[in-house]
Amino acid sequence: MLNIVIFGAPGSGKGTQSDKLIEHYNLFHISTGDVLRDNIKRGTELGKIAKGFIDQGQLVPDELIIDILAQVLDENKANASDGVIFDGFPRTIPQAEALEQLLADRGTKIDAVVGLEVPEDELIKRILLRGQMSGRSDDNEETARKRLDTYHNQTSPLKAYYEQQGKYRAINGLGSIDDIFELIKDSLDSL
Ligand code: B4P
Repeated sequence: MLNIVIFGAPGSGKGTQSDKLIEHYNLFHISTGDVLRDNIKRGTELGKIAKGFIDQGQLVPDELIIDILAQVLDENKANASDGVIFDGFPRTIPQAEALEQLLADRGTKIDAVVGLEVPEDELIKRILLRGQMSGRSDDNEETARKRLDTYHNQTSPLKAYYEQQGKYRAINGLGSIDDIFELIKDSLDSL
């Protein structure tokens, strides 16, 4: 089993590198951002609540997102894989604590946290570039800057949290997608 958290600011390449990691290590992908966007698209009650937060560049409340994660884990789709990649979760210390408990209840744990480190001007550039094509309501400059503030205030403390556990692996997220993937693989293969 290989359970990985892919961690980083908005636009750091979490989704992009997750796609490659899933294939290479036969992992089951859980992206809380994708789950929320799917709910928004389908007009569910959860989607209606989530949209208000996402459009403001804020995080969806912990209780909601932890429930969603528990549901996705219990759908058992992960059973056919060799582990799970958590993309965009956890984003707060309470989410990290809940994840630890959820995994412990299932007899497993997080093995490594891959932290994609990218300078802020590059993050904004990537988000705006994607916004030209994605139609994502949060890929505009005003919301992107709010998302970065939210990241600094609520999510970045997780780096120290996982460093203390000896699980954090810093990866330079600037460069070509393939070169970054090689760095991640080198780091995980030494596990
Ligand atoms: P997410 O979908 O997780 O969005 P994100 O953090 O902004 O990451 P994103 O997917 O945009 O970035 P990536 O790094 O892949 O969350 C959206 C919202 O949902 C959040 O703001 C929040 O409101 C809510 N939410 C989600 N999870 C939550 C949780 N756990 N708790 C509470 N709320 C939650 O972007 C990469 C971009 O850069 C792509 O366009 C890609 O093409 C490009 N790129 C990638 N690698 C590159 C490279 N090496 N060079 C150049 N460009 C590159």
